[in-house]
Amino acid sequence: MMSALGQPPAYAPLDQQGLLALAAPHLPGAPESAQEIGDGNLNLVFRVRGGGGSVIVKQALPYLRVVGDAWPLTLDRARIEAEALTVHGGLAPGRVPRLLHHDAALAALVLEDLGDHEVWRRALVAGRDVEGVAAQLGDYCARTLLGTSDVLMPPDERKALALRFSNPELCAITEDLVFTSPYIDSPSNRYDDAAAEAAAELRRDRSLRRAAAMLRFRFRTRAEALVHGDLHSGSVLVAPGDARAFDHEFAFMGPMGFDLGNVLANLALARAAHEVTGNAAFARTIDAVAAEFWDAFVAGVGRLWPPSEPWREPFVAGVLADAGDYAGVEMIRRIVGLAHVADVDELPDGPRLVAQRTALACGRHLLLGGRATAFTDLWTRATREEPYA
Ligand code: SR1
Ligand code: MG
Repeated sequence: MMSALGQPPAYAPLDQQGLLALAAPHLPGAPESAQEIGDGNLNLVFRVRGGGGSVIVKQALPYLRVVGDAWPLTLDRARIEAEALTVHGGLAPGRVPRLLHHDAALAALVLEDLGDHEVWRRALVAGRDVEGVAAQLGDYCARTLLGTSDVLMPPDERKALALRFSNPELCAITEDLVFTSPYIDSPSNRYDDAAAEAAAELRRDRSLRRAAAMLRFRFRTRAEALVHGDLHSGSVLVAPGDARAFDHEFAFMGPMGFDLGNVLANLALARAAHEVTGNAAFARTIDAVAAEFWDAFVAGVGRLWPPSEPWREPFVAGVLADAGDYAGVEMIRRIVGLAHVADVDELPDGPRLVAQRTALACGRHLLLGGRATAFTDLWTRATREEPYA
């Protein structure tokens, strides 16, 4: 039975006692302390320690944390996250945190604590290259995207999978914040006063609005694979030689290029931030990281899908072109939409404005410069401010 607000009857935000009880069976000894560590937009995240070990407890709130109860949000996202972690973890072993427990009534997950890892975005902001993680993430994308698509998954299984991953409320957030609001005068948009004219220019650009609207239609209708759905550098934990994708609550059957484009867009934003602060060496490192990511995706596809398959090459070309388009909208929304990125936001005023203009120009170039034909074409447009036809 569900309450009027659509919550299972036992649901309540976890207090200290509830957190310790939930974590206890997964700790090596009696639970001792719980500390909130989350700074995300949606959920509560805690580290619970006990017996010399620790686990992470993540609980969904019945509303969007960053906005408050004015924006109610389904608790079903905890189920989606748990099930997507299981599916992706099965296809790409070791590339996601281990799910120890899912409590459906509390909309809570108990997860392996990767306390020795850091969020990839923080490493990129600090100018630290973490060895091997881009290649692992590219391989993760190949395994999870191909593995949940009609390329590799038997059609009946894939159709059954699609039934479990209808995720309308989280998809609506993306449809709104990524494809719609940045192109209209939406109250959710946020940007610096100094970027206001650039934001207004975007809204006046009919070609750009049309491109974003067409892309939103593709996002809504191309149920190609079980995508992560929010695969930016803040959704990846890294340590040398170990990348783990996390935060799978936006997972749904969507276009493969969305995950790939999000990774590339966020690398391009990190690159722009380093370039404007004179760190050309790390900007070049990010060029190599992006290529490593893409090459590993293509190599993964090659391993999973026999070369005798004549459709493989055009398939990869189509995914690349899609990734370029999705990278374009991601770059734009991270500058003028609701959710920004630390890479750019943490810059001092002057360089920040330059990085913002670069990101907007590159996003436009990706969206309006024709479909990307090769990785170098995509990456050049994502990173070099050049005029487009
Ligand atoms: C209000 S939610 C804003 C953003 O946070 C998530 O990580 C997604 O990127 C979403 O668009
Ligand atoms: Mg997230």
